[in-house]
Amino acid sequence: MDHKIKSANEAAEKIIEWGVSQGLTTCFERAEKMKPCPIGETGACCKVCHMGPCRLVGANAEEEARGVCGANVSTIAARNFLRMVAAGTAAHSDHGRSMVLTLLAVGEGKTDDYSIKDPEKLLRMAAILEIPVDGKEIKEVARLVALKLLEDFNRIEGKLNYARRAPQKTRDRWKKWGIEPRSVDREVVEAMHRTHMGVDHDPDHLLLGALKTSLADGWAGSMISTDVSDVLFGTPKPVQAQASFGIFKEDHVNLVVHGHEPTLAESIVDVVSEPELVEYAKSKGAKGINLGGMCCTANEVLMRHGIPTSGSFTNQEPSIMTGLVDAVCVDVQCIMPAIVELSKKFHTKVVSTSEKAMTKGAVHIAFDEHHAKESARKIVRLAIDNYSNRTKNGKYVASDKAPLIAGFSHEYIEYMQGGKWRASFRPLNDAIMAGRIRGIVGLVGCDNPRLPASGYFKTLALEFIKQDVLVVTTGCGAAVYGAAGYLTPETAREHAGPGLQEVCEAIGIPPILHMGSCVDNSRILTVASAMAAEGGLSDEIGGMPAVGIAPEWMSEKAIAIACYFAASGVPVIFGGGQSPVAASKEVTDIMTRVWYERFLGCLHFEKDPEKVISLALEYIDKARAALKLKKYEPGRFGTERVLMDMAARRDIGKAAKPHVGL
Ligand code: SF4
Ligand code: MSK
Repeated sequence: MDHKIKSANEAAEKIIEWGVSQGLTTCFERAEKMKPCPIGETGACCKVCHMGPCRLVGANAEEEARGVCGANVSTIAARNFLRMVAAGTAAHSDHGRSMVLTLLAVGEGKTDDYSIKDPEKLLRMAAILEIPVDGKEIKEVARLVALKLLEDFNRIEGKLNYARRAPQKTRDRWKKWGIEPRSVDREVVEAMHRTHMGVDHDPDHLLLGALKTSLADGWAGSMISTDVSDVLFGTPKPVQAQASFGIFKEDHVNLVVHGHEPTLAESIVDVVSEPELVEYAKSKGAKGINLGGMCCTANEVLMRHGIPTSGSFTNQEPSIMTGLVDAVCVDVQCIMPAIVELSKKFHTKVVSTSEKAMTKGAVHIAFDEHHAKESARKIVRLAIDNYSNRTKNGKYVASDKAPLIAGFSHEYIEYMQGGKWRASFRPLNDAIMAGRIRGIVGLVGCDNPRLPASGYFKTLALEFIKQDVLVVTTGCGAAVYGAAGYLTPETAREHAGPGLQEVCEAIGIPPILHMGSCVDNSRILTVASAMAAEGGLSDEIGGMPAVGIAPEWMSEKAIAIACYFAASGVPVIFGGGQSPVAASKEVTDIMTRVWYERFLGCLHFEKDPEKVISLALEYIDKARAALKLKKYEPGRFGTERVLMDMAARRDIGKAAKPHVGL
């Protein structure tokens, strides 16, 4: 891969280079200038008390170096790691709690701006939570479900309600190793306590604490967030949309929703086509209002409504540099403070909306879920009012966009394998057992300006699908694949191995399935649980031919996700830069070898993308062998692939679809 490029997204690269010619800086130039601290980067710096910061360096640091209190490198690295998990868990789970409070407001009749869009899913949740529903109004069910879900955030003793969704054997492992979480708040608070100066010093014990805390994220905070969002806004099913900077329209008001929680973005989707607002936009000389998304808020409204996305985390500054964005409306997480300064060089207004998240220089319009549409209309009007301030300043290419298909929820993946009456995971399990699909890889998480951003994502996906590995994606990875044009059924024909290609063509799906935002990684957990229940593969999540990869991760949320997958039984590989625990061989050994022995899941940090691929395939093939499945043989299924001209491609459309197991 060419390390001189800043972004492997060609459109982004053009905009970034234009910015450099204009004297503008983005995260890419800042990443070049701001080298990571080599001590903190490896986990060897402790700043949890004011006798420090203590930096444990030197030739024999692992054996000999000690902080002022006597802490060694392993304690410090494990403690830093647990703090990352606690922060990531807090972020996802605070998002999840907001969703539950919105559901409660609907149930209690305190807002008319939201309703129950998927009552069937609400009833399924009530059944999981063992809430009797007979004779109850749907709003009352919503109220009872919301109150029950809140217990998973603040229970003092006991276990997560939602943990019962995991296979029994997976839960038995949690029990055996003492990592069954009680609730989100209890685990996050305990993690902060354990990592305070002078408390928990045993690296293995600290790392079990990391797994326990992360499980509260995966099986409560994030999973609840996904489910409640589906109930309130609709469970996704495939939708067509577009991605990359060309989604902006020169003759429309362009409003972008950026951040994570879907509540406000959904209200903006609701109001943006109201005749009064459209007329107002026209009165200002625009042809209409064009709504787009960025980062995970984009994924939320893309999955449910086909709202286009301008892309991933590293696309936020280039989006503003198109000169076409009239307003960016932000809530929480992954919003670079730099966009406020940058927006001043253009006409763009940055609007903050959360009482938790302010940036100096942004316009603040407080969002209140009890009067959601009122806030949404204010924001749309602000964008319209700003349209006339547009200048010619900016770098925009209208053709920079790609078509995509998103919307692969757990429910739809089940439905697509048999329709309404015979929906199941049997065909997917059968395809894996037969070796048509070698295994499944989740390619998820952030993109990173310290790498050729989005480049590792692209390289890995193409290699995996070529080797008949089905790819599922969420978060910024999904936006990367959307902008690259990979989220289409044609990608199977052009790049997938013959077995995977057959399966994708039989159903008409892409070989890379967009499953949603960062919190929607929980959809992958429930799919894996359903596959275990279906039979024929492993009877727990551990032991499945499946691997999770975050090739370009950067956020603490990503670390929390890695841990809940590892604790649930999935080998996880993080790519990109340095391991945050590289300073301690002991900690690295616990996360890789020891966790795998206990949970069949683990966490590797591996910089070299070639090694990421070979390690992932090794885990997949090892799981296949342990399950006594047919050995994967490349090219065993399908016909030999030939390069096709346009006429041949047209003929494919006319040909009968092959009948295969999925
Ligand atoms: Fe240094 Fe120990 Fe304080 Fe950490 S807790 S800063 S290692 S004295
Ligand atoms: S937005 S956490 S950069 S995936 Fe969810 Fe993207 Fe990573 Fe934020």
